[in-house]
Amino acid sequence: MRFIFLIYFLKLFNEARTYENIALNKPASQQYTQYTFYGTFDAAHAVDGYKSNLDVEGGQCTLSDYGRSSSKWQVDLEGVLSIDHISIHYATNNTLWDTKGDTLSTFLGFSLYVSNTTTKEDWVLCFKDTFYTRDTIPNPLNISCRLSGRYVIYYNNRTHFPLPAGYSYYAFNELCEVEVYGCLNASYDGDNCSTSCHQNCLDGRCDVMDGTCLGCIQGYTGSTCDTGCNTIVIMIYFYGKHNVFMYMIYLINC
Ligand SMILES: [Ca+2]
Repeated sequence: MRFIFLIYFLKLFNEARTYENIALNKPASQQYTQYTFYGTFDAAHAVDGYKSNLDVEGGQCTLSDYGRSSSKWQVDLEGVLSIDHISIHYATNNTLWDTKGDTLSTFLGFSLYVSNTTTKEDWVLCFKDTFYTRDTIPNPLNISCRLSGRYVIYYNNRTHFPLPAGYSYYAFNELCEVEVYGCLNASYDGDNCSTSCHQNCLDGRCDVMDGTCLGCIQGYTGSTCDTGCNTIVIMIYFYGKHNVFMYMIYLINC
């Protein structure tokens, strides 16, 4: 009887750790969208929720232009949100991934970034492929990316030659769906993202799993920013002929 109870408890625990696809139908854009008579390859196809047809010309995928040395695709989560992992469904042209079709070579070497702005200097790297080959890269690919940010950026380039074996000569996005799993609000997975980050977390941001703040507002410290810093106030007075000036200096020791 005790054994049966344990199984039931674990099932409940696993169900609690579910996240929403917070990129679904959010605004997306990309560098160098390709336009051909085959159809549209708009960036929005990578967050439209459709991934049943992985032919890049099937209307469910995005494709960047031919002949470029870099490719960038991004989705705007419309707020700083906590991310747990990202799932990428790459175009296969509906051939078996294991048959090593042409699209596979454009996937290699890609990077994923998270950022609060669209400025490249602010991008925070969460994954860079330096080790996958045509024989080893999976599709779909699930990547742990426990960061907070507003923008998720998929980036690749072909600027450093000679390229590793198996890499395409040009950089492409061939993305059928990018799913970003996390919490919709400034919360974490205490119970299906229902537990709010501590009010002293900087910008309301905390780790998606354990609620650890990703920074503290001024005057607080600790993993959940609930410990006040030691503050020393120094007041300096200057006496003039008709006025008294006072300067206050705050020394905060965290
Ligand atoms: Ca899609």
